[in-house]
Amino acid sequence: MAQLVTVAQTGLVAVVTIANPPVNASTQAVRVQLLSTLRQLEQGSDIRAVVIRCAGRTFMAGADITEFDLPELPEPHPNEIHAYLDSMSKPVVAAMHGTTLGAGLELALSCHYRVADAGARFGLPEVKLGVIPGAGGTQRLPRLVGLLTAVQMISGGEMVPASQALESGLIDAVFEDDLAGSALQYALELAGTETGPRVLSHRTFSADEAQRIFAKQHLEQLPPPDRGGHARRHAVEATIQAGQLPFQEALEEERRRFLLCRDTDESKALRHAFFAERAAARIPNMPANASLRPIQSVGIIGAGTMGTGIAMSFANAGLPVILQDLSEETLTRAGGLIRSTYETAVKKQRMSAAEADRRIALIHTTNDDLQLAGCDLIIEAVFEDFDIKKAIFRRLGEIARPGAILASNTSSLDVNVLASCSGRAADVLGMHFFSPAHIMRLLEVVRCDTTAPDVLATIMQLAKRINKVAAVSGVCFGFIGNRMLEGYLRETEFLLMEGATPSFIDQALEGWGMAMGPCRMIDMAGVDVAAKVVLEQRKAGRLPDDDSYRIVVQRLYERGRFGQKAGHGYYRYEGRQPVEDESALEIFREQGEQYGVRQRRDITAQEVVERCLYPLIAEGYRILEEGIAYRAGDIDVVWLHGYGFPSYRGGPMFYARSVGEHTIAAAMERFASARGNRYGYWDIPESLAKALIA
Ligand code: 3H9
Repeated sequence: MAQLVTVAQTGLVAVVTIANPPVNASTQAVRVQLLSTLRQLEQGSDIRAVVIRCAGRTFMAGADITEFDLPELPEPHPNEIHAYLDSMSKPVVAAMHGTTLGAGLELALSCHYRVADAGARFGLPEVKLGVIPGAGGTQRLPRLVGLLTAVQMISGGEMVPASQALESGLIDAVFEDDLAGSALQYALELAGTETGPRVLSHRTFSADEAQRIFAKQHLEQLPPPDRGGHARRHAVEATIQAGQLPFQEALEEERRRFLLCRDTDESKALRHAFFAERAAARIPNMPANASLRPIQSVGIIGAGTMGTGIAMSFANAGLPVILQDLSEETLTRAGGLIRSTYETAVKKQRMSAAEADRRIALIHTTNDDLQLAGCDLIIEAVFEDFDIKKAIFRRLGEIARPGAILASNTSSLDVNVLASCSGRAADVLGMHFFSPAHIMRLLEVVRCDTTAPDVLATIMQLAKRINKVAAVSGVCFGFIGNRMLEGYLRETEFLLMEGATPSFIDQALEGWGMAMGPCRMIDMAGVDVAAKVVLEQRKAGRLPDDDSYRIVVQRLYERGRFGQKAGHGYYRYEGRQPVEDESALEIFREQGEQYGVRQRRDITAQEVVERCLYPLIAEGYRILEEGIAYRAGDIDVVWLHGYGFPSYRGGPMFYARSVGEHTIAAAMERFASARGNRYGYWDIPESLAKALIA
């Protein structure tokens, strides 16, 4: 067995180091070695105190999530280690850096003292994996910081910084530098006095009335168990029990709830999402040591909302940006947007004024494109006009420094053509950001036929640097996300023409879990934007050449109903509030009549969900068959991070497998025979059709 836990002694203090890269997860081997090490140290007569620390970039970041698929966690269970720590006669200090999470924090809570460096962060993020802290977290944390803070931390799953942890009593000391030396000193002082262990499980705990009321109210506000609230409800209930049951009994109850949660669809979906996100960053057949191009400066062409959001994404990661636009007016507006965004962040105490100033100073605006010449990466983010984009790539081919990476933020145009316009096609790819670009985490990275491997690898690594979740798509209409969206919107329009109202459709899909229904979504993104995409793509022969195709969005556009910004679109808006609008319903009816669509009264929420989602899923299967996406998980990542697909359903491809491919294929067959199969709308992709035969 590899040596994962080692001990070094200084004076009367033993320093235990766990080294299990990359994040020191608590695997069975770590647990076995840690427990036996602690037993030996407890016996050692020349040891008066112990420090537990981790090597590498972080203290223990939790249990090994891959062990969750096993029927039982291999022994020893973390609770056995924690119980041993509770029984030790020598004080044990956890010395933490990086991210102390889940079972890592539960280990620290079982130690008798906790110290950390100033950059450390702490959390119990189990609910994000659909489980609850299962190694004492729900019992020890409230004993240390009170019920209110514990409920907030456990139910939200967010990390808290060292400063906040110190304030709440979660940790005892913060050291600005030299954590190892300072923690040793701390332990030496403990060893030199009679100060013994402080054992949280020995503390009696009862929350006061106000805290109990808060916890109950918090519980009532959580989503229902079948809408992503299963683990969070159990997590809060288990935490409340800290004040109600004896420690040991509550610990058993916590363990029972952990196992119950671990086996739910919610947890399986969230665990899938966790690993899919990380797998998406990997490019098949790319050597791990592939050399990357250095990116120290970024140029952006187009200072509209998109370009400005992209600029802030880079500034947030400390990268200098040159934001170029020909229009002084647009540049002035961009400057205003940047300032107001950061000022709001300061007002909301999300960053200091100095930090905001530093980020603002990183973005330099100009109307002179020659200033982009020295940038390592240049991203074109002008509006979707193919001729203009082609001209920009020709120009970039002339002015960009040799080796610079050239990217387009297009959401629908052929990046292969832009690559060839540049005259240096190997350096070109697509970087499809989602609006607002400084907030939305998805980045679709579009690999052209000619993109050099090191260019692709550089951008995937850069994505992580700017805190984006990236997935690679090949070149095709709409790439992964918008291509799949097309069938979803097509059926939305048919349903509207059949007599379903926008609010009925939106509520059906939101009730199912989508963050926003399709009508509200287009109203927000702009009916004009959506209609232009349909027109352009029909012209390019990538959508059915039929006047009735997506006619609803086109009619709304012709009548100036551009969506929320115009005060009306699919809905009428009272402020930001969408209200059903009789004149929009009239447009849907008119179009239905004109194109011979039968009005119906029997549309159910389930039909809305199946008719909208199944074409979307079917397109995902085609995308995989064609090799546009590397893996099914990449498609899930796109939908989870870019389109508000509910994380507790794991993404469209994971959902298809959990609901049953056969169910989906059979429903598509049913829709085809009931509704006709014009333009192959209900064609079942080959890889999905297999489910019908199986
Ligand atoms: C828990 O603790 C339950 C207990 O209460 C009860 C038990 C009974 N396990 O994210 P990165 C892998 S639940 C296994 O790219 P970063 C990850 O897949 C757990 N593997 O790095 C990736 O592998 P690869 C509670 C894990 O620096 C590699 O490590 N804890 C685990 O951007 C690097 O990861 C959590 O939920 C794990 N626990 O971020 C924390 N964690 O290279 C989950 C990571 O093959 N982890 N890996 O793709 C995280 O949030 C981030 O990984 C972290 C580092 C912030 C730590």
